[in-house]
Amino acid sequence: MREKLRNILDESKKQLEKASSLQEAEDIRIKVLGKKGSLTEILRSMGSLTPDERKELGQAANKVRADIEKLLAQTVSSLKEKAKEAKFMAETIDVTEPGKKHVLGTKHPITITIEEISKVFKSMGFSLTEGPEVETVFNNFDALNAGPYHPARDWTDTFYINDQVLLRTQTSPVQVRTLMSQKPPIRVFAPGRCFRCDTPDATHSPMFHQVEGLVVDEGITMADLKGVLDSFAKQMFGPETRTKFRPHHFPFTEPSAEMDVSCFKCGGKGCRVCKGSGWIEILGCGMVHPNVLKVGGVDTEKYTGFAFGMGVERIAMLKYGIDDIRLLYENDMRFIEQFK
Ligand code: 2NM
Repeated sequence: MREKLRNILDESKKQLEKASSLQEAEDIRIKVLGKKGSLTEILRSMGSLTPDERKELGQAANKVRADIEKLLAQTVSSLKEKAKEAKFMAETIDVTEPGKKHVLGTKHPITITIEEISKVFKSMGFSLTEGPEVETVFNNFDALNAGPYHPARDWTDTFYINDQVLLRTQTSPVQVRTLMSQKPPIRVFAPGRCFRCDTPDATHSPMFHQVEGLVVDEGITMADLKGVLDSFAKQMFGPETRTKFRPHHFPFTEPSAEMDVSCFKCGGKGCRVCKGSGWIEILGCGMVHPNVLKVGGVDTEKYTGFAFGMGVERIAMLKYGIDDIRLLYENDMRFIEQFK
């Protein structure tokens, strides 16, 4: 029996030294000290001994038990320490590692073009104004002298929210708001998104951008309109740029015109960009119709005004040689990154 006790102690010591996890240490404890453990069995079998033998062996067995418990406690605490260290090591941050690179964004060509147009009009004393994209039918059509049966009002051409509210089809309702809230002299321009029910193709998009402008003051004439827009063309497309005005029709202006600029690519000789004509259509304009001024409460005996509007996509496409409007909305990085 003494021999057995000695073996149990030696064996336990050997196994605990090899134990590499808390679970293994616990398994060893159960195998030796558990209800069916090897040491427990020995203690149980001592019933057949004489009282003297029992006393002596009992003391020896208790000593072995105490030794094993002490060893177990040491093993458990050293395993716990090791586990903690391993956890710390795994959580270590290498502060010498290079940081993650963030790709620097670029401005969208539409943004660049709006900023360029804005810079020119600001330099001529115009103030930037903005208004809601969801507008009233009144501000978008009625106030702009569009008759009750004007084709642009058709639900196949305009996105209606209900019969009084729509997505603006142009930025002119911003000018209407300006006329109703400000007194002349007025010099504003309004860049922004517009919406029309169009099937997308190379030159159409149901969402697009416009910049419109409005000047109202005493003694404003067509000469002011031509001077301002000719100066805009020269600043936007180069100082050699020439302009010409062709008669046109808009419900909100009378007289109305479209302005062409001499082709900035070929200088007017005729090329692919201007389709051989030497001229490129850039914007619409005219003297603000008295009906529009009256809606804004402007005294039409005292004041006159001119207004203009241009498509931002069209200008961006001409300037950057983009042949399909849809490229502007796909956000393909290979396209977007070209505009830095
Ligand atoms: C255009 C062409 C001509 C225009 C008119 C007005 C307003 F509100 F003052 F009457 N704003 N914008 C206008 C005039 C817009 O776009 C092709």
